[in-house]
This record gives sequence, C-alpha cells and structure tokens, in this order.
Amino acid sequence: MLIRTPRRGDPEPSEITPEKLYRDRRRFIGASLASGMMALAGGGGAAPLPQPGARFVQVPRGAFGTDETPTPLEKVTRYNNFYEFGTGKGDPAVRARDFQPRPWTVTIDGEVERPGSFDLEDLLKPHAFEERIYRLRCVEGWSMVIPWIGFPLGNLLKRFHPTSRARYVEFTTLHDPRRMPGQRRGILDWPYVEGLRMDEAMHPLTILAVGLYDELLPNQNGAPLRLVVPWKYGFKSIKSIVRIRLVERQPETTWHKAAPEEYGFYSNVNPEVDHPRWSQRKERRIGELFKRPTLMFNGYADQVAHLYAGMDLRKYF
Ligand SMILES: Nc1nc2c(c(=O)[nH]1)N[C@H]1C(S)=C(S)[C@@H](COP(=O)(O)O)O[C@H]1N2
Ligand SMILES: [Mo]
Repeated sequence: MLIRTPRRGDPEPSEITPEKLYRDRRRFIGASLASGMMALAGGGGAAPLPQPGARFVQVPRGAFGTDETPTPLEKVTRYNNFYEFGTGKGDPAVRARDFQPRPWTVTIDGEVERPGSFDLEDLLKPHAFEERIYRLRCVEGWSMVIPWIGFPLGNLLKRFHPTSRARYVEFTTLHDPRRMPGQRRGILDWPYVEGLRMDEAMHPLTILAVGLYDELLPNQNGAPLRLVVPWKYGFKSIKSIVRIRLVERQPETTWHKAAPEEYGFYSNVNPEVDHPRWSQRKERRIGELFKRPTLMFNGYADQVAHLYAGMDLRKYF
C-alpha cells in the first residue's frame, strides 16, 4: 500500500473518485513493491516519513482487520462527525478544508519517564506504517469500513517509558477556536478529551492513524493524527490529537461529561446494551440500504473480550 502526500494543486481528497484512486494505485504499485523490499532488507521496517515534498510512504500490509469491502472514499470523507467543524455530517468536509495540520506538535507527558513535546514528523519517524481495514461503528447507529494507515499506539507509548503508576491514557484534541470554528460555540466542553485504560491502549488492535486509503489523513477525518479503537464506538477515536497524557486515575471524557447516562467511559460496541434513547442491535453501513446486526465488540470479541472478563458490561458501559 502507498500513502500519497498531497501537493499544491492536487485535488482535495474529497474530490478524488474511487476510479481515480484505483488508477493511482495501479500506477504506483511497482514503487510500492520496490520500497517494501527495501524496508524488509533494512530489518527495522521503519517507513519513510509522510514529509512535505516526499510523495509516497510505504505501508506494509498488516494482518489485522476485516476483509469486508471498504466504504468508498467519497463517503468516508463526506459523512463525518467532527464537532470542531460543525455538527452536520457534511460540515467537516467543507469547513475543515483550509485547516493546516502542519506544523503540528504533540506533547507526551504525565506518568512517563521521558516526557516531552515533539514535532509530528519526528514523533512518527521510527514507526512502520501499516494498512488496517477496520469497521468504525458510530454510537448513532451507522458504520463504515475504512482502510486506515497507521501504527500501534502501544509502540509509541513504550518509547516514553510509562511509569508503574500509569493506569490510563488521556488524549486531547487541539483547542484553537480561530482554526476550529465549531469551538466558538459551547456545544461541547472544549477541548475534546478521550481516554483508554492502559491495557486497552497497549492492545495491538489500537492504532494511531496518519492516513486512509492512499492519502494522508484528510482534515475532516482528524488530520494529522487520530486514534482508532475498532471495538469501541466511534467517539472514542479522538481526532487531531495534540496531547497524550498517562495518568493514574480514569480521565473525565468529553461525551461522558456532556451526558453521563448516555456515554460511559468504556463505550465498547455492545448490541446487548441499549443507548437510553435507542437500540444498539443493528447498524446501517453507509452506502447500504438494509441494516445489519451489530457484532459484540464490533466483531473483535476474540481479541478483546478477555480485557473485560468479570466486568458487568451494563454497569461499565
Ligand atoms: N476531536 C473530535 N474527535 C472525534 C469527534 C469529534 O467531534 N471531535 N467525533 C467522534 C465521532 S462521534 C465519530 S463517529 C468519529 C467519526 O470519525 P470519521 O469522521 O473519521 O468517520 O470521530 C470521533 N472523533
Ligand atoms: Mo460517533
């Protein structure tokens, strides 16, 4: 797989049709194979960086995810939840168009031996990118299948040496009302904050995404860095992250603060536990007519159910 760095004059990601994408893939498949072999020969598997000017980044295929057909790119980039750019599903594609996700600094602090602030490019340097085709299941009852490009969050956290007191990870989105017009209104308590238990964060299915399909992450999908936790409802997958803090206590999260009876800390996809105002038994795959049943842990029960052994999932929803 390849990831393409947009150049001035290139079409917006939302303007690229699947056909165009397919042709691009065909065109660059040779380059992909060649650099893939170089990465293997290098031993470490470190991918080249998505740097401005560097046109392609090698993405080895990962052994994770689903073989379901991905949702077309134009749907993935035009039907979004990203309240920093408006509450309508079509708002982020339009209102995040001019957002500049570079330069970008991420702070990693709290219960780590080596805290610090990092330029995004440097933060990503040692990581090999993979394609992970995961379902994203929104708490509202719709889902998509997205070919994400990213790397396991755990690999990043380990580099900063979590202390023995680190039990949770707190993530924070950029807070800049000049650049994120939705933050000029008090719809949510900004900045957007999410959290994971440490074992959830270290689970190999949990990734930080820097791209999707063959593109750097489009702004509306959370550029330049967003979390993807495939067995949890979509709102856990926080976008445009500027801070990752390891903490002793369970973090207070944005949606839990907004409506504690409706959105719990865990928010594992669970068809057995209804949202107080609607059932979670089924979902509508964007682009399809009929609803399909929602799967326990979004289909990842074999990999993650053990994390919650003995927990009452009605209480810890
Ligand atoms: N910062 C931030 N992250 C966010 C949101 C948001 O409003 N702000 N929305 C969440 C919700 S509700 C969903 S369903 C997913 C949607 O991701 P997508 O637009 O890439 O499909 O992003 C999540 N991450
Ligand atoms: Mo969502």
